[in-house]
Amino acid sequence: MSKCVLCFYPVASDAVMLYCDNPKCAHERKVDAVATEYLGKDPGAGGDVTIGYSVVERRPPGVREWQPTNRFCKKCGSGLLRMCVRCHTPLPEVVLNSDVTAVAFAGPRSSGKTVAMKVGLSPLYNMIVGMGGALALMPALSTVKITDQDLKSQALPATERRVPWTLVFSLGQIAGRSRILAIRDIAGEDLAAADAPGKFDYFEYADLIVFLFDPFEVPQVRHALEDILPAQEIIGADTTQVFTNLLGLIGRGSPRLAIVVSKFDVLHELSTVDANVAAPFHNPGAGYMRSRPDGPTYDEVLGALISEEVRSLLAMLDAQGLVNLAEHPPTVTPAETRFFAMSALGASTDGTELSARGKSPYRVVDPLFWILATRGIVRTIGK
Ligand SMILES: Nc1nc2c(ncn2[C@@H]2O[C@H](COP(=O)(O)OP(=O)(O)OP(=O)(O)O)[C@@H](O)[C@H]2O)c(=O)[nH]1
Ligand SMILES: [Mg+2]
Ligand SMILES: [Zn+2]
Ligand SMILES: [Zn+2]
Repeated sequence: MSKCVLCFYPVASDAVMLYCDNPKCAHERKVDAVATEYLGKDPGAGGDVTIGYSVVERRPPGVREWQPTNRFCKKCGSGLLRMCVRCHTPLPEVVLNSDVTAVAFAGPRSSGKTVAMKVGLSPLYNMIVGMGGALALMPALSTVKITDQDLKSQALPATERRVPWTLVFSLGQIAGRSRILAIRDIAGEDLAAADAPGKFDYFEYADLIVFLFDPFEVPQVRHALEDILPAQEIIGADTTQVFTNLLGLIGRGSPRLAIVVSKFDVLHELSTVDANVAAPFHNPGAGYMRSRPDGPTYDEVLGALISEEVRSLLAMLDAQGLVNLAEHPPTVTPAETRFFAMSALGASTDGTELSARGKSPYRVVDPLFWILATRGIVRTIGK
């Protein structure tokens, strides 16, 4: 299905917005309050997006086959282009003709969203290229540029508030269709308050929401690891509250939910200590203790096993409330909820340099491969 890459609204067949993009068009240009707000700005405060001639057409009731009748600008005669009826982002042909997979990262402040997103790109790239495809950032549609240096640096600034990052990738032609992957990353602070200013309703139409749970915020874990881990800032995030706010933003949507225990390396360290909370990590046969094989596959059986294990793990980490909310949210019907574990950095650091031990990232692409498997982009095995 084609979707807007910014607000994830499906390209509807019953309402179409068309606009003139001729810079010389004599039609009056006005502030486009909708587009301005979507880009995180207050209309009238500078940096406004403007719009010239535009028209919205709706399918007449009872009519099945239907084409918009306005094709040319009333003022200058230029061919009209499509834009999203919901957020007024342009919908170029490449988006209109592609199957768009929409992924939204979520989670409290400092839970590891940005690092996970960045680190996950490299195995994703290898997978797509290994399949004979090409993963290419679509700069005109993305709001950030990723450099190699970004991928290497771990001392990341917190994500900018109000304007969730958007990264849009072309995956090329896969299984007979042109594919696009759109990923958005929000500042944890914007999810901490239910009424944070900004437009975050893209969660409603996301295909997958990746929600990160930071085990380091669990007091028993921190306590058990006090002597062996470098000191990390404690945020004191209320994960359940953040998740509840997220449910409000999902509204009537039904995305898949990946609930991820992030910074799993922190928990791995527990296998070296003798504490109650460490018991599950003394079992080397557990699904989540195995590393994932390379390759364009998603192992359904192992995925389900890890989901069960992480579900029990969360209960042990005093997060049964989150498990219940994720599996049976009061207001939302998720397409499916699955639990994951990942480590983007592969080892604990003090946040200023790469881990000297150089462990590799662990299962950081699992949630992405899960959603891509549902689209036939990644092969499902073990079923
Ligand atoms: N040990 C360990 N630390 C991690 C891992 N991933 C992220 N971190 C650390 O957690 C901190 C926060 O990571 P970010 O990715 O910036 O967190 P965020 O969720 O994007 O935070 P906001 O943008 O503020 O919402 C950084 O200091 C990272 O070094 C991991 O896999 N293991
Ligand atoms: Mg961030
Ligand atoms: Zn849109
Ligand atoms: Zn015009």
